[in-house]
Amino acid sequence: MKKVAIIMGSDSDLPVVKKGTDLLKTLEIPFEVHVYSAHRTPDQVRDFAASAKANGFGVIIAAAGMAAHLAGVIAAGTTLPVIGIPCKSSVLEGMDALLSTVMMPPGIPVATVAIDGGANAALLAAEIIALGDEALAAKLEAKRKTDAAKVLDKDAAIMERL
Ligand code: RP5
Repeated sequence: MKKVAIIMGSDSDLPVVKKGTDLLKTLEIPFEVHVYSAHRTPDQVRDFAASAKANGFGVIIAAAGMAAHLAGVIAAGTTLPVIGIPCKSSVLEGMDALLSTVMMPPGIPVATVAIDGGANAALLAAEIIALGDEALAAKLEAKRKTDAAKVLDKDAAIMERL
C-alpha cells in the first residue's frame, strides 16, 4: 500500500495533525510525519517533494498556519495529490492560512480542507489511497455505516434528554 506523508510547518501544528494520524492508524494506513517549513527549511521541503513518489508515498498532507505556503510549495515539487490543512495559529483565527492554502493559481492544485480539518484531510488521503486498494475501500465503506449508526443512536436518544 502507498504511504501517506504528513508535513507540518511547525510542531505547534501537531494537535491538528494528530486528529489525522489517529484515523490513519485505525485504518492501518502507513504514514510518516515530518516538520518541514516552507520558509524556515525550504531545502528540506523541496527535497521531500521531489523524492516523495520514489519513496513510496501516494498522497501528501501539508498542515500550516499564518501565511501558509507549505502545501503550495510541496505541490509545486510533485505531481502526487497534495491536501492542505489551514491551521488556526494566529490572531486571524486561520482565515489567513485558509486563503493562502486554498487560493492556488491554476496549474498547481491543492485540495484544501477546513481550518484545523485534520480528520477530513486523513479521510480524503485514505480515499485516494483506496482507489488502488479494495480492502481499504471496504474499510471506508464500513466506517461510513458505523458513523451513520452513531447518528441514528443519537436520534433515538434525543427525546430522552428533553
Ligand atoms: C507556520 O507558522 C506553522 O505552520 C505554524 O502554524 C505557525 C506558527 O509556527 P511556530 O511559531 O509555532 O513555530 O509556519
